[in-house]
Amino acid sequence: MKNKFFSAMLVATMLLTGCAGNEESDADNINDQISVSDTTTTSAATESAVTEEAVEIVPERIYPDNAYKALDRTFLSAEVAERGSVVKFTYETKDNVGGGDMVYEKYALVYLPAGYDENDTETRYNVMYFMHGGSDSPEWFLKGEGQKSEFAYLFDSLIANGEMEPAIICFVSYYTEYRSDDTQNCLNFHHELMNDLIPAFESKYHTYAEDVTPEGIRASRLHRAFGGFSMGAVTTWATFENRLDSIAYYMPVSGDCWALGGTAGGSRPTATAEHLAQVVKNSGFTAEDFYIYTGCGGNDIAEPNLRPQADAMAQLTDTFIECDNFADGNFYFCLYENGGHDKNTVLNVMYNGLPKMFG
Ligand code: FER
Repeated sequence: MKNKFFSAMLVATMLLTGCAGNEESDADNINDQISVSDTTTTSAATESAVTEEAVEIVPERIYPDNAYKALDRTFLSAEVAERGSVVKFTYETKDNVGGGDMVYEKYALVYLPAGYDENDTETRYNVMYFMHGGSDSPEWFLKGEGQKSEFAYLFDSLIANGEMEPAIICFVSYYTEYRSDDTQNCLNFHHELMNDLIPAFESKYHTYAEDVTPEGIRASRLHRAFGGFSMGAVTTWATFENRLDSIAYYMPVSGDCWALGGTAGGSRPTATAEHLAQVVKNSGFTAEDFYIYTGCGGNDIAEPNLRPQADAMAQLTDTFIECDNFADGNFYFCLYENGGHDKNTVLNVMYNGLPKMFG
C-alpha cells in the first residue's frame, strides 16, 4: 500500500543522501506517522541492501481516473453474489468540549462488507466514517439494522465489481443530548470521533489500527476516511482542520467549510481556502499526505458555497493539487450536473469517489 511506498521512499532517500534524519523535525515526524504501521518493513529495509529496496518498491495503489461518470443505477438494486450487512454499534460518549462526568450512549449504523467475519482477526478493512445532514440520522443512508438500502447496494456493487476494496462504512450522528446548537455539534464532532467513537469502534471492528491509542490511530491514517453530506460536509471540513494526523481521506459532499462563519466557503472563498491551506502547513503535513474528494450537484443549494471554495482551493497549488487522478494530486471537485441537495447527489459522488479512497 502507499504507506509501504512512502516508507520505502523514505528509506531510499535517507540511504541515497546519506542522511540519518533529524528526529525532531516536522518532516520526519510526518514520515514517522505515515510509516509507523509498516515499521517492520522500514527497519528491515534499513538493514537490508540498498539496491533491493530502491528498485523493487512500486506503489501498489493504482488510482482510477477521477473523470466524473454518471451513476450506473443497476448498482443500486442489481443482485450481486454477496451482500454486506447493516448493524448497529453503540458507544459511550461525553461532552468533550464542555466537560463534566455525564456519560451518554450514542449509536452508529454500520455497513459491513460481504465476508466480514468477526472471528477473522487477520483480515483488515479500510474504514470510512460518514455524517448525515441537518435534521437527519444514520437511517437516512442505511434505513436501519438488517435493512436494505440504495447505499448498502451501492457499496456491495462497487466491491463486487472490484471497483473498491471491501470497506467498513460507519454512519454517525452529530446530535448530542447536551448541546442543541447544530453548528457547534458539527464543528466539535471530531473530539467525540477521536476520543470516544474510534477507540470503541476500531477495538471491535478489524480496521488497520493495530491498537486504538492515538499513535495506533495515526499510524493507520491512510486506511481511514471521513465524509458527510450538507451539515455532514461542514463536519468533514472541521474534521480535516483538526484530525489530519489521524485521517488521510476526506469526502465532503454538498457543503462548505464553516471555519470562518456559516457558508463562508461561498461568501469568503479565498479566505476559507487560505485558512485551510494554513491549517495544513501548521499541521506539518504536506500535499502528499492527504486526499480530498469533494462534490455537489449542479442544482444543489450548497453549490454556491462549495464551488467557489473548491475553485479558490485549486488556486493554492502548493497545498491543494487539483487532479484527474490521485496519483498526480490530492484534490478533486466532482460536479453532478443536474443534481440537487439530496441522496441522489450523495450516491453519485460516492459512486465516483469511493473507488479513489484509501491508500
Ligand atoms: C452548505 C452547507 C451546509 C449549505 C447548507 C448546509 C446551503 C446545511 C444546511 C442545513 O442542514 O440546514 O453549504 O448550503
